[in-house]
Amino acid sequence: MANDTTLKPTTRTKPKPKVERPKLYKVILLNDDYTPREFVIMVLKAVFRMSEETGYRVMMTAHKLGTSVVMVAARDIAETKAQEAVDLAKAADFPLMFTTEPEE
Ligand code: TYC
Repeated sequence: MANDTTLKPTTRTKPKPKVERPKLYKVILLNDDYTPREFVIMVLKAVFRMSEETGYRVMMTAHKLGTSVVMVAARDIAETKAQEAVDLAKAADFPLMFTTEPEE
């Protein structure tokens, strides 16, 4: 005789969400020894629409700690903004770098 407890379906306590929330990505500013502080602030204002004061704070955070989070956005927006910022730096011959990484 079959043991009917083996046929009991497993139950989920938490239903699987039907729509996944898209991951958000951080744009990260990296410090370097060559790019002038004023140029970093100019890029933050031009590409990320920051005020002078916010740009100064974000620049100084990277300058002192090595990195600073500039914005959090959907992957395509984060990557496009980071690329625009790196392109401005390249055009001016500065080694300024921005990277992107997924949030936790
Ligand atoms: N460290 C640079 C200097 O002393 C300034 C700087 C700050 C560069 C932040 C990059 O992400 C940066 N001129």
